[in-house]
Amino acid sequence: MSTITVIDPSTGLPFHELARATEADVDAAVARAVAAQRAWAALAPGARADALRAFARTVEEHVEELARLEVRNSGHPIGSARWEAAHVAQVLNYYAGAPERLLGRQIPVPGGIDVTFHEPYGVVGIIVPWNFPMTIASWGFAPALAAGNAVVLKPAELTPLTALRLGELALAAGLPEGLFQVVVGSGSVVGQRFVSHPDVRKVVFTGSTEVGVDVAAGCARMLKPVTLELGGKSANIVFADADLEKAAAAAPGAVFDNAGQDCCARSRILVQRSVHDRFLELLEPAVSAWRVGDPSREDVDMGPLISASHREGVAAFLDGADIALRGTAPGGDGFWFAPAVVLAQPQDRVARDEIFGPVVAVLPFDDEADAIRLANDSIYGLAGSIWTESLGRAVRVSRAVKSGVLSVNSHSSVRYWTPFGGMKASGLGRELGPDAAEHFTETKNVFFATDA
Ligand code: TAP
Repeated sequence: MSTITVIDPSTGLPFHELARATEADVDAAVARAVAAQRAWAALAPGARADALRAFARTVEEHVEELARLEVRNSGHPIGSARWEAAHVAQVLNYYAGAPERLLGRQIPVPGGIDVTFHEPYGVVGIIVPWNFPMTIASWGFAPALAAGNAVVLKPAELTPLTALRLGELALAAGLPEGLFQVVVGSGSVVGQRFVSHPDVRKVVFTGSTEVGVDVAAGCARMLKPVTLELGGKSANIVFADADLEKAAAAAPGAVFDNAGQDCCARSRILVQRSVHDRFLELLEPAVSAWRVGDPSREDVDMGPLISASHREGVAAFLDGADIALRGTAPGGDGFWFAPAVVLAQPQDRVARDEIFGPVVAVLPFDDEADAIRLANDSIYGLAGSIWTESLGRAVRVSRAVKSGVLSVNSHSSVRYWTPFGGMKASGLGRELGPDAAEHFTETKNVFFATDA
C-alpha cells in the first residue's frame, strides 16, 4: 500500500502517515456519494439548511483544534489559521441560507405555465491546493452541498489533515454518510478520476494554471462543467497622489501574507516614478517589521514555506536579482525564507512569473496609461490594488485593469459574500458571493399545459 508522509514545514520533520487512495477507492466513494445525494436532494430545503447550520456550529466548536492542525501541517501563523477555520463556519452558515433561496422563475407563455428549477448536478468533485487547505475547500463544498449535491473532496497531498478533520466533523454534525467525503491521494490518480468518472458531474479545481488547463481539457471531453481558480501575478499600483505612508505600510501584508503562497498576492508593486524612491524608503521599515518565525506563536506574521522543493523554486527567483530590501527569517531545519523586495524591469522573470513565495518585484511607471498597460502586461488577471486619493482615477483604473478582484486603498480580496475569481489565465467562473449555490445547479425548464 502506498502512503503519504505529512511533514511539519516548521521543522522539516514527518509527523503523520496516511494511505494514498487508489482509483478504485475514488470509484467506491463516488458510488456512496451518488446514493447519498439522492436522499439529500429529496430533503425539504429547510432540512438541508438546518443540517448545514449544524455542520457550521460543529466547525465553530473545533476552530482551535483545526487551527492548531493547520499550523502543524501548513505552517500558517496561529492567528491566520484561526481566521481560516472560523471562515469555514461562516461560509457554511452563509450558504445554509441558500436552499430556501434557490428561486426559479415563472415565465409568461400562452396555453400554460412555464417554470424553471435549479437542479443539483449530482456529485461534485473538488480539487484543492496546499496553500489554503480549509478555506478553499469550503468555497466549493458549502455552496455545492447547499444546492443539493454530494461532494468528494481531494485535498493536496502535502496538506490533507484539516480537510480530513472537516469530513469527520460533517459526520459528527449529522450530515449523512457519503454526502461529503474526503479522498486523500495524488492529483494524477484521484484528481484525474474526478475528471474522468461519469458520475462526477461538475469539477471545481483550484491550483496551478498548467494543471487547470489539463483538468479543463479532460472535463471538456466529458462535457462536464468546471470552475477554475488558478495562478496570479497581481499588481499593487501606487500613484503619486496616494497616501504613501498607508500604501507602504500595507504592502508587505499584501504579498508576504501566508509566505506569499497566495494566489492573490500583490507580487508586483507598480510605483509612479516621481515617488518611487520615497515609497521604497517608507517600505523599508514595514519589511523590517515583518516577523517571520514559529507559526504557533501569537506574535508572528509569517511562517515557513510549504516544502524544501518549493523553497528551492522560490530562492531561484533571487539569482542575479537586484535585491533592494530583505527581511529576516529563522535558521534551522524548517523551510524558512526571508522576504525580499526586488527592483525589476517588466521583462524580468521575477516580474512575470508567479513565484508563490515572499518575493515582490517593484517597477516604476510614468502615468495612468502606463500603469494600466503594465498592470495588464501579464497572462494572469486575478486580483490587484490601486492606491490613489483621486476618486475619478480609482474608478477609471479599477475598470481598466483586467482582474477579477480589485481593491482601492486596501488589499482586501476575500469576503465570502462577494464574488471571487480570475480573468485570463487566472481562471474560469466565480466562487463565493450570492450566486455561488446557483453555480452548482443546472436550470430545468418545465411547461405545464393548462388548456382543458
Ligand atoms: P497544483 O500542482 O496545480 O495542485 C493543485 C491540486 O491539483 C492538488 O490537489 C494536486 O494534487 C491536484 N493535481 C495535480 N495534478 C493533477 C492532475 N493531473 N489532475 C487533477 N488534479 C491534479 O497547484 P499547487 O502547487 O498545489 O498550488 C499552487 C497553485 O495554485 C498556484 O499557481 C496558485 O496560484 C494556485 N492557487 C490559486 C488559487 C485561486 S483561488 N485562484 C488559490 C490557491 C492556489 P497533489 O499535489 O496532491 O498531487
